[in-house]
Amino acid sequence: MRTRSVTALLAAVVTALLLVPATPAAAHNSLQEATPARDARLTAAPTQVTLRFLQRLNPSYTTITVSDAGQRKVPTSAPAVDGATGTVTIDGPLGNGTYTVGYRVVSRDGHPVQGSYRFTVADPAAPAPSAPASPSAPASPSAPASAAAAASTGADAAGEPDASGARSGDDGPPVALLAGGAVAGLLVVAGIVLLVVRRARDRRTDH
Ligand SMILES: [Cu+2]
Repeated sequence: MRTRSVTALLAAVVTALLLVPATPAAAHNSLQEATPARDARLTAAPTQVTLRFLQRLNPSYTTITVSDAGQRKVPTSAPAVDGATGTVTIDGPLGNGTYTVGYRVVSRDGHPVQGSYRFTVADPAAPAPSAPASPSAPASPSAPASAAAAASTGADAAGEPDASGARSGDDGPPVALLAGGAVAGLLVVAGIVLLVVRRARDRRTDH
């Protein structure tokens, strides 16, 4: 009787473990629309960057940055969040040049999603950028690859390589890790079940 209830409890645990990996399969947050758009070439400098995502944003965990070609942060407001949309207002006028918009938001399941894309300001009436940086000089070695990945996927999979401790890609590894963890958990539970059942049997036969 005791064995049966313990077994039932463990069966419930196993079932729960089997169900847990299904949760991360829910879609991660991803960038749906951006203004300025990815790779846009603007003849007038934008004053805001607006990013619309798939899922609602948590204002506490929403970061939107604008950097110039020299990877210096352009001063902006904090992101104003409205549902799934985040907007930053750029403090000063942007000179001509290429800019990178970086973002980091959180998915419904709590996993961070980050990415980046570029746009170019080419105002025929504006002066040249004050500090021209060689566009071919890679300041961060793996940036081009992740930028390319971001460009091809809609950017939710591209991790900033320099983000401290962040996973480098968001979609693949965590699910694999979770699956691996679930399998390991199942093995442990299976071991416990065997142990408990065997012990109960021994008790019955010995005494
Ligand atoms: Cu997730």
